[in-house]
Amino acid sequence: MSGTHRSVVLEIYPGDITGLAVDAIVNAANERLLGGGGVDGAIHRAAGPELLEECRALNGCTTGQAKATKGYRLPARHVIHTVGPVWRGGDTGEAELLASCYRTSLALARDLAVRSIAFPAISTGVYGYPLMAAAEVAVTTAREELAANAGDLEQVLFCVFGEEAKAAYEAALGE
Ligand code: AR6
Repeated sequence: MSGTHRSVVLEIYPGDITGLAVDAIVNAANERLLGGGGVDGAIHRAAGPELLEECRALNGCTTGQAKATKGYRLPARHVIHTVGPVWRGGDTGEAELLASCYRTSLALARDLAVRSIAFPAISTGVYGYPLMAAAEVAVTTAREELAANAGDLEQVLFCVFGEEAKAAYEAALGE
């Protein structure tokens, strides 16, 4: 790579992240990395039991960090598992931890030479992070990180479930 600036496309994708044929999808996991509900459950169901097997060997993941596995039966080649913060009102470092999820996931994507990646709205389901604030963190952090070092990335999709999430990301992207 020449190091010259290439612009990365940031887009909203409404629908199920498990069907996306991108190089990597991000999972909103928990610290045990052994599956769960929400998008985590959907990803494990679609990927098949080999995903859980590989996850067991990872020994969990700290909040704000990320670890990668293969995608198995998913159309995506890689799954990047990150652990978002539980929303506790906003004064316990939630924004910084959520930003760290996006930064560490994008850094892993760079290491894996990923060209396209899709993120769910991390922490905005069971973990209770308000959608507008979470979308703002997602978009701002992704833009900063990609401006600093995009690697091979060409496309970042924000996968949204439902109208409220779609509106929040449209606002954050300035659409
Ligand atoms: N595709 C895209 N987005 C989805 C999908 C899907 N198939 N399913 C749900 N969402 P959540 P969290 C959206 O609860 O808040 C799990 O049990 C959903 O509408 O999946 O980070 C883990 O194991 C919401 O906007 O993740 C953890 O224990 C977003 O994905 C815990 O939940 C995130 O909702 C993590 O909680």
